Amino acid sequence: MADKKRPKARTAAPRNTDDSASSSLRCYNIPDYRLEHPQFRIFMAGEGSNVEYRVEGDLSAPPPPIRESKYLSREQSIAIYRWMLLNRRMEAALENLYKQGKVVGGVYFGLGQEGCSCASAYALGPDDWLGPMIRNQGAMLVRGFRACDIMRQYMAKGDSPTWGRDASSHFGDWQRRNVCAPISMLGELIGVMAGVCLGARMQGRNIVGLTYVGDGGQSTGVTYESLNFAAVQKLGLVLIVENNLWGYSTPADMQFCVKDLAERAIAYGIPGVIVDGTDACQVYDATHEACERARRGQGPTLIEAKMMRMKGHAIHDAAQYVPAKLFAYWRMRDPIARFESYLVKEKQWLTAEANQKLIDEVECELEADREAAAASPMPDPETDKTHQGVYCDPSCHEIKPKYCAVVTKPCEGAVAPKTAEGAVHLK
Ligand SMILES: Cc1ncc(C[n+]2csc(CCOP(=O)(O)OP(=O)(O)O)c2C)c(N)n1
Ligand SMILES: [Mg+2]
Repeated sequence: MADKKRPKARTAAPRNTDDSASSSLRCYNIPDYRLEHPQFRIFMAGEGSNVEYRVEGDLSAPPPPIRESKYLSREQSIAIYRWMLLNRRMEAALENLYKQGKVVGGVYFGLGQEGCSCASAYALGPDDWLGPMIRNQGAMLVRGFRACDIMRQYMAKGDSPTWGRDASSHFGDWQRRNVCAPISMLGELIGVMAGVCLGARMQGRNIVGLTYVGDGGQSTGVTYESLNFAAVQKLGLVLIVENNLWGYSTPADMQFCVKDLAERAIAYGIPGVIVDGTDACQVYDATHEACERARRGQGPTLIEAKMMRMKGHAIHDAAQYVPAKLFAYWRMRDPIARFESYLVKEKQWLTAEANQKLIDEVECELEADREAAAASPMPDPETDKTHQGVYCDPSCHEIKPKYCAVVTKPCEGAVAPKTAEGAVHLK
């Protein structure tokens, strides 16, 4: 009988078909944990003003079941489900706040990606670090930010995490929650997180630096440089490639030629894994294993999470370029509805009443947070005076290593430079 839990090994075969070379053909395994393998392609058709994207393939398949986790307990599974609910409800509230004219700037959504954000962040330990992107607001909730923090930020309130100076999710917390503020979407965080891991390594610790990049962002130069550096240094980077099929209005099929983005891991010399990004259990298991590897000092892992961006790039984008059939297909694969059915019907870990109670509690918490955020004051010149400092000097606050004192040890076999040489050079 086939073992349901065992990942299917898929072989990325080199394209060389010359038989004489077969003895030197190398094979690489990319474990693929998905329980279905969607077969369709998105392409451009039509001419002039009638150009549109069309989808071709089998879109009639029923949604796959949730793969049972090798690690998650009942309590942990319910906790992740709760975070996913909060993530979604918060974004729905943000959309309403935007429509009421209360949000300054745009709003970004992770609709359809909640399982990926929440289950991955849930795999982190207290010493680990998170580098979220704009669609990973669920990960920020898991890491300890409250929904009212995020809502205040979008409304540029005076008591928001950046005191009203930035109006989207560009904020972090390097003191308590170990969260790096997002920079650009296009791979810049990867180098920063590699640096965080390197810093911890210099203090004698192997920690995890979990971050994300999109299917679009994955092709940038900085992604390549940063991941290569992390691989060479065996840093604890865990990179989740969120393949949500779109980079702005460009479909994934028009962005790269590899079949699966996880294959790119081969070129970095690190493990690559494919998961169904709408299945919280698969995301958790793959991230957990990658984190364990990172903590053992074995280096980075690339996890490709396949899913669908269920809204436009941001609130201003109605995503009319997306074929309606594609939305319908992925709506059937909703990460929350499927996880709910898994917990209630399949595992029977939640009764219908307990599930409703949990949903009501999330609703209640969110409503209280929304009210508190809406009632928060806008920044004013008087209070803003306390946040004027952009640069600080040593008298401002003590900067000390987070984990312990920096430990340096000479590389084995390295020849120490002549002291005189160094001194002369430094002069
Ligand atoms: C350096 C830089 N260039 C351009 C942008 C604008 N930009 C933001 S998101 C994005 C596309 C991202 O697509 P993808 O990586 O697939 O992520 P997704 O939005 O699908 O999550 C672009 C071009 C940016 N944020 N930073
Ligand atoms: Mg994308």
